[in-house]
Amino acid sequence: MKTVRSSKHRLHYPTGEIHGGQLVCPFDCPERWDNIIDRLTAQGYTEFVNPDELDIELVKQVHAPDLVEFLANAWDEWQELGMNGEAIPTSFPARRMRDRQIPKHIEGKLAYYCLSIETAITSGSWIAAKSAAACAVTAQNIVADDGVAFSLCRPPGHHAASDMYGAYCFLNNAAIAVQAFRNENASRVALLDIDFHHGNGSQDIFYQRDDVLYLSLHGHPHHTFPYFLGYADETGSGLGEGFNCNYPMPPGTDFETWYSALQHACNRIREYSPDALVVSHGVDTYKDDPMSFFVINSEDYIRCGELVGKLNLPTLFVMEGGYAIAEIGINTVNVLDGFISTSG
Ligand code: SP5
Ligand code: ZN
Repeated sequence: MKTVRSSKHRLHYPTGEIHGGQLVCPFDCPERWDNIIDRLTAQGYTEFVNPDELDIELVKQVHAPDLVEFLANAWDEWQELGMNGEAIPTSFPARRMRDRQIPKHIEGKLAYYCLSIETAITSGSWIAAKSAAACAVTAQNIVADDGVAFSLCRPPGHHAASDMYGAYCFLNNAAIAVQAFRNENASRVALLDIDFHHGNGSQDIFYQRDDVLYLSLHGHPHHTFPYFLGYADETGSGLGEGFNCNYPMPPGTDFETWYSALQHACNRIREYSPDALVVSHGVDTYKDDPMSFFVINSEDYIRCGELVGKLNLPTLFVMEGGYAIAEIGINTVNVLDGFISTSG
């Protein structure tokens, strides 16, 4: 199994994020990536591949061109105002305000395009974001030949919607890979999101489409980010009705309950009979993860991978979250190990 990764992820490392009312080091840090690389290497997954150049037209099939332009220019616009720190919004278009009006001032543009404030834009953020999307697309290409690939994306992607970024995500790497599958010869693609958080961006991008089945297992929005999306009654709209499937779960959810939801999701995928599967692979579900309120142990991730492998589909794993730094490598690679043991 090949891993596509880019060292350009290091160019995105903001100095801080607001957490608990304090400025702390960001949870999404380069060490996450390093630990996954180390564990892959230790487990014999040593085929590392550099990404090809990113096709920005493909990105624009998923994201609004004005978001892409904003992300490309935000740092320069911020710098031109003589700001000393990183680019972070301080206000948002709230209820009954003109939330489709795009301001001209960079602070207003940050407020318009950003969905949560922990995602600072720095000088290297755009290069890093493009490198992560490029990894996903290159890995998508590899799946055609190998049947499986792992895209070690950083920054992650599933919170990025067509016209919004945030929650550490700039471009929706998994959604871009799904679109790449569709552009080739896949008529239907399933996107299974096992990150602790609901993938609001992925859901939003595919909500009205029946060619992509989105399924997400996550902390209930009553109790965790993104708070305003991810309920079970969000089932898709228009052509997409019935092709969005949320499994919100409460604090204290253990592996058996989580696994039952995964079995249900896998059965839905079988019924849908897709030509390819993309997994938004986050391990912030782990019991000791600072974001998690699930009780999932490291060995449980092997069983998760085994079940996904039994679907016997061309499968692309795309890295999302996971903030228990010491265990992120083991947990991430356990899913891949389980998958390899039952697929094909
Ligand atoms: C990709 C991904 O996993 N993004 C998650 C971004 C979550 N941002 C909200 C951070 C709120 C942190 N609160 C932690 C509570 C710990 N009990
Ligand atoms: Zn997450």
